[in-house]
Parts: sequence; C-alpha cells; structure tokens
Amino acid sequence: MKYSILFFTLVCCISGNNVPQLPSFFKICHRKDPYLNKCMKESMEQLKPYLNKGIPELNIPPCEPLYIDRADCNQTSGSISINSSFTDIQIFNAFNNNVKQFKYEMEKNELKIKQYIPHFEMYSKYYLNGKIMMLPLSGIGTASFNLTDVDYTLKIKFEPYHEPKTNQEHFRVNDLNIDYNIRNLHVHLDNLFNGDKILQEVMNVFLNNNWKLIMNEIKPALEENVSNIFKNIIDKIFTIYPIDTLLPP
Ligand SMILES: *[C@@H]1O[C@H](CO)[C@@H](O)[C@H](O)[C@H]1NC(C)=O
Ligand SMILES: *[C@@H]1O[C@H](CO)[C@@H](O)[C@H](O)[C@H]1NC(C)=O
Ligand SMILES: *[C@@H]1O[C@H](CO)[C@@H](O)[C@H](O)[C@H]1NC(C)=O
Ligand SMILES: CC(=O)N[C@H]1CO[C@H](CO)[C@@H](O)[C@@H]1O
Repeated sequence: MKYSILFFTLVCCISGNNVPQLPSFFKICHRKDPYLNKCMKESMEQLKPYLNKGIPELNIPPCEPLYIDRADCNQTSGSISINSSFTDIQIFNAFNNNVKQFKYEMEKNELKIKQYIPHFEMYSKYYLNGKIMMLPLSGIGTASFNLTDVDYTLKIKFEPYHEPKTNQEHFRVNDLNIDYNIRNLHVHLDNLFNGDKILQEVMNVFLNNNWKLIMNEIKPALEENVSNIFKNIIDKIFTIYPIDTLLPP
C-alpha cells in the first residue's frame, strides 16, 4: 500500500540528526521565495487530499469526516437557559474549501488564512434540556446540520523553541483562533420530547427560524474544539520537522 511504502521510506531516511525526510507530497517553500505566500497556499492545498485520508506517518487521523468527540454548551443568559451536549460529531466536507487569502508574516510568526466552504454537513448525538425563548426544549437523539456559505478566518501565532530530539529550532502553536460566519443553516433534531412527533415538528420549525440565536450559543464551544483539532494537526507535524526543513532558507 501507498502508506506502508511511505512509512518505509520515512523510517529508512531518518538521518543522523533524527529528522525524517519530508513525505514526497509535501511541497517545500523557501523562506526567501518572493512569492512565499503563493507557494505556502499551494502547499496547503496539495496537502488537503492527504489530510482527508489521514497521514499515518504523522499520526494524523482521517479528516473526512472530521471527528469531534464532544462539545458541551451549558448556558443561562438572555432568552436561553439550556444544558446541551453534542457527542460523536462528524463533519463532512469541512476541507472542501477555497482559500481566499493566505498571509504569512515571518517577522511576527503569524499566519492568517481566510477560507470559504460552500456547503458542509454535521451529524452528532445530542442531549438538550432547558428553555429557548420561554419554550421548553428537551430531547436525546441524533442531530443533523446543513451549513451553507461559510466563511472562516484562521489566525495562528507560532513560537520557535529548541527541540532536544533534533537539536534544532521548531515551531509550535502559541495561539490559534478561528472565527466563522454562516450564511445559512438547516437543523433537524430527532426524538425531541420523548418522540412526540407533533411537538418535535413544531420545535424543529422553530429552531430553523431561530438558528442564528442557537448558533451564537454553541459558537464558543465549537470554535474551541475546532481550534484544538487544528492545533493538534499542526503541532504533530511541527514536532517532527524543524523550521529549517519545513521552511528552508
Ligand atoms: C453541562 O450540563 C450537563 C448536564 O447537566 C453535564 O453533564 C455537563 O457536564 C455540563 N458541562 C459543562 C461544561 O458544564
Ligand atoms: C444544568 O445542569 C446543572 C447541573 O449540571 C443544573 O444545576 C441546572 O439547573 C441545569 N440547567 C438547566 C437549564 O437544565
Ligand atoms: C442536508 O442535506 C442532505 C442532502 O445533501 C439532505 O439529505 C438532508 O436531509 C439535509 N439535512 C438537513 C438537516 O437539512
Ligand atoms: C477535541 C476537543 O478539544 N474536544 C473538547 C471539546 O470541548 C469539550 C467541552 O466543551 C471538551 O470536553 C472536549 O475535550
């Protein structure tokens, strides 16, 4: 299989300084490249299909679908007073995106990426109990979300550190921030109110009419989870490869 050959190549090519050779699908960009941003953008786009399938050599699990174990949102404020928990979250098509802007500032070690996802779907188990705008809401079952026209901005601040394993400078993520804007969302919750079909239909219509309010509620928890996933992927690559390998002079 392709992966085992890659793995073999990786293991065989570990050089004296403990730095494995970069997998061949990695497009390398040079620090002094006058079109560095363009190169890095291409490099990232080239990596996407591999991320989707997972990169076992780098311990990166398949990202299609993107899996999030759990996101809780307990909130009592304004018109919402609710305890909720979403588990086994699967996000399909999250990396089916277009890079709109890619900007790396070397002096600040800062990266800013703006992306657009035309459509993606999210499925999870849910638990909900509380009130939204005076209406009682309770249920435990499966939830599905369809999101359209999603813009998001990813800001990452790196910091260099000395890695004893390679005896070289590496990057790690110091701060990662994700902010998104959703133009349209369609949600369906099954098994609301112990399976009362009429109440369930009424509530689903209500939720779809008020999704912006609900999205604002779950936004912080979701952003934190998605940020952690990105951070883990990036840090996994960066602990293996020194700056001079990833971004040679
Ligand atoms: C939210 O509430 C649920 C149910 O009461 C509880 O199981 C969960 O631990 C709470 N989560 C947080 C982050 O407070
Ligand atoms: C949420 O859970 C906490 C305990 O975990 C409980 O004190 C609180 O009343 C619950 N809120 C709602 C809206 O169910
Ligand atoms: C989401 O879209 C799919 C088709 O892509 C459809 O089958 C499904 O019913 C939709 N779900 C919701 C919650 O809108
Ligand atoms: C992957 C990840 O960061 N999961 C976290 C998502 O957020 C919940 C709390 O809201 C944590 O319990 C998970 O560990």
